[in-house]
Amino acid sequence: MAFETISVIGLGYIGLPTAAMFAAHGKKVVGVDVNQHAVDTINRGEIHIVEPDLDALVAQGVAKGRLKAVTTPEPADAFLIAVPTPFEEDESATVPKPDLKFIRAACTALAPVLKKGDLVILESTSPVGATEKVVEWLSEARSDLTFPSEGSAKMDVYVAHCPERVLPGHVVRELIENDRVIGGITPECSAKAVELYQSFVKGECVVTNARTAEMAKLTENASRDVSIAFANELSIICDETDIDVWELIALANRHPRVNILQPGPGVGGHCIAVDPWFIVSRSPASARLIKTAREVNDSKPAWVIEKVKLAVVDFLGENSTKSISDIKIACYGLAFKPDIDDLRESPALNIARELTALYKSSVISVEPNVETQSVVSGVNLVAFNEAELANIHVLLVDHKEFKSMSKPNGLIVDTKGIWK
Ligand code: SAJ
Repeated sequence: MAFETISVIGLGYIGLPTAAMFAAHGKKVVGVDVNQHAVDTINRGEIHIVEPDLDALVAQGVAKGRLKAVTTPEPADAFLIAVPTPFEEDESATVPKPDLKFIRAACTALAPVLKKGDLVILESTSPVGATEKVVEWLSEARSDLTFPSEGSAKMDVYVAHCPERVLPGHVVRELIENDRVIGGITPECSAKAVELYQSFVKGECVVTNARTAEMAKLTENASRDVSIAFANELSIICDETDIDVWELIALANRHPRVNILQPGPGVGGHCIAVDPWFIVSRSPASARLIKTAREVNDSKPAWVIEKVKLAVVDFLGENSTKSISDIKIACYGLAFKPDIDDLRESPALNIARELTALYKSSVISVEPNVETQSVVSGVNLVAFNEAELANIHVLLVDHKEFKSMSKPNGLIVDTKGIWK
């Protein structure tokens, strides 16, 4: 069966590009989101998120009448669920647990319009077992339909997990080029999902089962987290032993079988600092390395703040007539990684905020990708040239603007090793 109408539930960083991509490849796409503002924006042919090349794709889809957004699901041949999987709100939890409430709400919303032959795909990053939960929730809502179960070939609706794996900033290209991992509840479900994705994916659609597909996505991000934690741990060891960690890593990486990632102020964003906990919360006794890596990366911002405090002590020691109110500390970069404007879960922003709370107006921040102070609270955002006069320079993000400037005068805390 050709999938003529596709419904994408959740029009965020993954759902909207996916919806627009299907529309660009000739499908009729109905995007669904509970956010009326997002729905109205998309229906005007505009976008409510920042992602290169997405604006043109959405504008074109809407103009051609292939893409529309609504707040309540309508009948379709395939439904893709691309909603967030946040942590449960439990302040006392030592290991954060995934909360599937948005996936469940998506199932409840789409169940009434499901019909025989439809395909439901879970794209949200999910803990192992979530796709089976989708089957459970859909069958509770639609006892008139038969849902897939392992080992049975009898089903009215097909269900699969196909995790999103695209890099923010490169989503439009990676959606087409990346391989897809496709885990159906049964092989028939996988085959249907492959057929759907092949309408635009040029990478390989690799088939497995739902649980393995869930774990594959978590494994990719946990692997990166562990590698970054290794680099962050090395950076602390090197600081104690007076070794340049960046030179050390470059030397070690000349070995044909060594590939260490780069240290920094900590790990940010909404994926790598989150997904490993989905493994740890399910297997707390066994996921020891993955948990430790999370802790190592989460503790790096506090270490950076300690380095700045030591720099302040050094400066005051060398300038005995001065007090803290005479010092200027400049923080360079607030985003969670280079050359983007995304401030969410950013260790750089947290460090700048904590330093500002500690040293008040002595701390200034520069972020070339953020134009106005109004979008960021808790820091004193200033123009680039004001930072040059600071006494202590704290490099937090390796934005291109900072890489191309010469090393500033004064004491330096460089978390990315760009000012040599
Ligand atoms: N970072 C370092 N050192 C490095 C590399 C990254 O400290 O050597 C830091 C970054 O500064 C940032 C954080 O790690 O704070 C995460 O950045 P990232 O570029 O590694 O990843 P994300 O979060 O933008 O996107 C990841 C990607 N996953 C992998 O590369 C395995 C992407 O493909 C996923 O689709 C995305 O997570 C997701 O949605 O899960």
